[in-house]
Amino acid sequence: MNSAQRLGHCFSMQVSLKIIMGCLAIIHVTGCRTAVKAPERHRPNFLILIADDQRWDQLSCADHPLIPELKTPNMDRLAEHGVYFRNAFVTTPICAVSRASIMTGRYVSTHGMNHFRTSLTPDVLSKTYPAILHDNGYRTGVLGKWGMGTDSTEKVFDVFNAWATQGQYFHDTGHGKIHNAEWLATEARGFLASCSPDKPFCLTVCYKSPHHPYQPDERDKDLFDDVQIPKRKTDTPEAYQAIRSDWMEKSLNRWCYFDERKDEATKDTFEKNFLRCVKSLDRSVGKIVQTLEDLDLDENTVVIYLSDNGYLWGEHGLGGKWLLYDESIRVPIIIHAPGMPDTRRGKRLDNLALNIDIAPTILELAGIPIPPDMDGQSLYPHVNGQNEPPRADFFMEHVGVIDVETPIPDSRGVRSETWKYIRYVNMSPEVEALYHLKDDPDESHNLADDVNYRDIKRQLRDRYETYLRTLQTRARGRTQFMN
Ligand SMILES: [Ca+2]
Repeated sequence: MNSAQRLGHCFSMQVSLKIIMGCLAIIHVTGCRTAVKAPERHRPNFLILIADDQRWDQLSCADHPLIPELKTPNMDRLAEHGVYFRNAFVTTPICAVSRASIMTGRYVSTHGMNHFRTSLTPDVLSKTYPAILHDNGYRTGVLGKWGMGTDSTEKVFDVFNAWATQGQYFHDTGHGKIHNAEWLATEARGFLASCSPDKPFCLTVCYKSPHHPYQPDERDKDLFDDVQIPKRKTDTPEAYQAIRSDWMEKSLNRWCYFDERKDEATKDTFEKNFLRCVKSLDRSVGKIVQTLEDLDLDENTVVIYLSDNGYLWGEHGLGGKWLLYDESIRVPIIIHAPGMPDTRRGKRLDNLALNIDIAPTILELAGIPIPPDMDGQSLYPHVNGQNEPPRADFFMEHVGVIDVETPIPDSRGVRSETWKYIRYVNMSPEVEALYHLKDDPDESHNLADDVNYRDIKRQLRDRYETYLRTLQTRARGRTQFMN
């Protein structure tokens, strides 16, 4: 466990400094956490399913589904047989960068890839979970929207049927066009059917759905026709004005907001096609899981389902992702591990779970030591019901994409279960936001200038600086820190 993680275990915004110091003292004594031993059995296979832009509330097993009419029985079934992390987040809410964090177990500051225009370096790629599994005798494959460059991928993947660009929703098979979600299910079956029983595998499937341009499968194009989707609670001029930033007015988030809401018909089509793509995605998930059962692979295959980021559906007068509001960073994470106790199946867990936790979780389940340069923590103790202390907070960041006509405000922040602190770092002067998430889950009341919360803000600022320094130190000499 690295220093940021150690501090993360102990920090709580509501405890006194004395308790914090006591906690740090305990950490000093106990040192690094010993890796939990994976269950004694054959090495498990892995199937990782990554949605593109699916929010945490766009599946029907969510605590508060976005609309009740959206049914995702296949995602729900995974949650029913595995565990569902209801407080799951990405550390950088943008497609390829978050996927790089999923693959590497690192914050963007330390994996060094902050945009589609950059790639994972061969060195960083060689330390991703597929590379490490490959080095340990796994057959590895990746399908779909990869987005992290193609240099040296042949050294990591036995099957690389993926691309570095956004890709298309429809694939020409020579016998007509099929939807990307369906194509991925077919390609996944091909990979799984060609695996040998003597060699474990790891297959990562990267969906296009439900990302822009929101083109659903023909079978789903009439879904929700009669549904009235209500406007989001914080989609109001007052909520937008509360941000108090001229900078936001020219942002890509504001541009997306208006582009997706030119008129009622545009808004209706955008929202319904988005959800129709989720339905296409759910069908594909069901088909791939069914393939595991058909091939008798389900008994020894870990299935992990997650999304790479969320999406603002007009909340705060904004669209798109990139910002650090919960609508943008909160995602579903479901883990189904064959070796987990039956008493854990169907559990809904409250601990903070992150995209950077996926790689260490996979390695722990495979019985492979977790490299010290991974920033995330294995979620397996939570899956398995072991008494693992939950993480107290995490760092969030999206910086470095401002040299465009509609820039994305650079922001970093810290989120705990109770508090969120955001700093917009390329505004002059820098703008701060502070939200009490327990009292204000919609992030409507910025308390940054409220004198009653001065101490809390100071603690969060300190925490922010600690994370920043730690990540800068860890990045030094390895990758270029994202200023
Ligand atoms: Ca995405």
